[in-house]
Amino acid sequence: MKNWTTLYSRKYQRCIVICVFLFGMTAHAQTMDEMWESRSSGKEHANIQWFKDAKFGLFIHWGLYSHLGGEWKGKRYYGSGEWIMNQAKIPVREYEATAATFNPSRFNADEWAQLAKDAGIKYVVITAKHHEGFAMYDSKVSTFDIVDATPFKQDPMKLLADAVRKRGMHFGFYYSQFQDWHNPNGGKNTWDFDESKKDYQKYYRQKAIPQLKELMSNYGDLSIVWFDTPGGLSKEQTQQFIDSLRLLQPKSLFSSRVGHGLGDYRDYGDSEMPAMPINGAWESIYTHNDSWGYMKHDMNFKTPETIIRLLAEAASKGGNLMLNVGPDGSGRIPAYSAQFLRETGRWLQVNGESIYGTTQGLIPQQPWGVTTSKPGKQYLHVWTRPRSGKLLIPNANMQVQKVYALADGQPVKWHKRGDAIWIDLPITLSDAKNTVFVLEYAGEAPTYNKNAPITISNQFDENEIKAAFAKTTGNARIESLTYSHYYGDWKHTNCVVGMADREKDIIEFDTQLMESGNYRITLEYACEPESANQEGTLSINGQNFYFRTLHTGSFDKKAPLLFVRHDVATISINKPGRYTLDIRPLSGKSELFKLKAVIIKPID
Ligand code: FHN
Repeated sequence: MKNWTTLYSRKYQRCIVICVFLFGMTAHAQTMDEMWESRSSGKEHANIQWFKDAKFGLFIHWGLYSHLGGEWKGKRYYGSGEWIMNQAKIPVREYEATAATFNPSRFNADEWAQLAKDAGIKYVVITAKHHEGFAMYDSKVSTFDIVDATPFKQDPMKLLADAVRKRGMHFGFYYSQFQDWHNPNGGKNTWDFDESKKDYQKYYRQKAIPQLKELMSNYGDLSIVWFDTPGGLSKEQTQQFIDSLRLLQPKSLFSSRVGHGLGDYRDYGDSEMPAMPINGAWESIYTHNDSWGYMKHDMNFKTPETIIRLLAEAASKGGNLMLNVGPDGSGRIPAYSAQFLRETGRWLQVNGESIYGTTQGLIPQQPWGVTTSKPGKQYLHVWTRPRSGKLLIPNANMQVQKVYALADGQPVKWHKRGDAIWIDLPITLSDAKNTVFVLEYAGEAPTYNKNAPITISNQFDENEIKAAFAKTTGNARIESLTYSHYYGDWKHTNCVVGMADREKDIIEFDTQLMESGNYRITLEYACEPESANQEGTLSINGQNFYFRTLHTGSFDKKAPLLFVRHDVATISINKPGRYTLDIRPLSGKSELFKLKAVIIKPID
């Protein structure tokens, strides 16, 4: 079947008529597949550099769900607030009726944009239409929108786009291109509509594409179009979908959640941070509390320290952090979000040079923190001061010229011993959240050694060895586990899984112990009922330690993945050096556990 779609360039000077067969057609432009696969070999989107340099974005989830705030008919729901219609199985007619009292009179585009600016944000992405199907802009495709269906009667998207751009930040829209619980042919409303009778192609033709056309024609240059939860299209159809939309906004970056491995940059899962540095353009996205949409009773807001360290960690691995806020039904951004974003901005005013425009750090994460890079510089993001005040940079094959505090330029003493650099830190760190020191070096930049041993030192209260650094054999493997505590509040953690066979499924951690002494070993893991009470061994320096796994709960969509920190041994090591710590199952019945980390704490 041929489906002609007429797309107008937003200047209305050119009518671009393209033939969009949603049933497979060979695209003429370079396909997104080639762009996506080749992105790390330099053939990235022509506009990608601003994104790579930006490092810090603001995600805004604001919709009709914000008006409900996680409550329905007197009941509080937990999880992600924007999913309340789905979680409470609210019939479309009842949900529609809530729009009559949705009047965000406190909304002030300039206030929101100024907050983003003050926070050091470089790009803002807001939900134009989430899964609920409600358009937060003046849509001519559907009257289920903020202008036609509410007493507010204004288009907040236009106001916000102008306010954000006026302050020199990039602006983009989030659009849920497949899930639409209001539309009989949209994805995932199984309580009002029979999923088996849905015509997704019809949904794309009649709602998703026309609305995306409106958004991409009427709101100026969109720096990003952030697609989400793809479905209903084959890879080839998705390619056509992208190619046709790109004609309207050729400079816009499409997120990878357009689907099928396509998109101009990679979005990780919700609250997911890659374990290692990643090439190419990518973004980690986190909620500020535990919900994307506003939840009256979700007060679990991440502190400025957590935000700043998340940002530094993403940058240290070569990527961006987009942090989310969920404004309420009156148009206000939660007070803690505003307060903590401003505090983050104050930190960036002093230390932004160590974040914006940087590339991945050249030193793997250390017990004291992470590093980011600029030519001839390593920025040392020191989160935890070693007790002695002497900061170790291992395997530092650099011709160090000078080291100084970024905040005030105060030089600090350093000396080289072997291929390590030792830095004498001031008695107190100027900013407990993250104090940045700059190490300037001459000559070649050292290569990142992903096989460098993991530093263990008694200078820190604890040394965390993350599962992702395990060398695995047999069926043991590292997986990013997806789980939620309540409903839709997705989280991700890298774990070693699949260890059952005592001979084959072994994991090893290559460590560099800096000081002899007594240490306590703790295993952090999740353990399902069938794995509980199984024996495992932990060996280091020829000493074997036995443990038996504790039951932490079943891991499935209905029950959260819960972890335990299980103290399993006290060990004594009489000389510093390189040690392999290995863990293996003994019982061999089923998977030993899902190991998240090994924590080593000095006792002396
Ligand atoms: O289902 C959505 C969810 O509501 C939220 O918008 C997140 C943001 O990344 N995306 C989907 C879940 O991954």
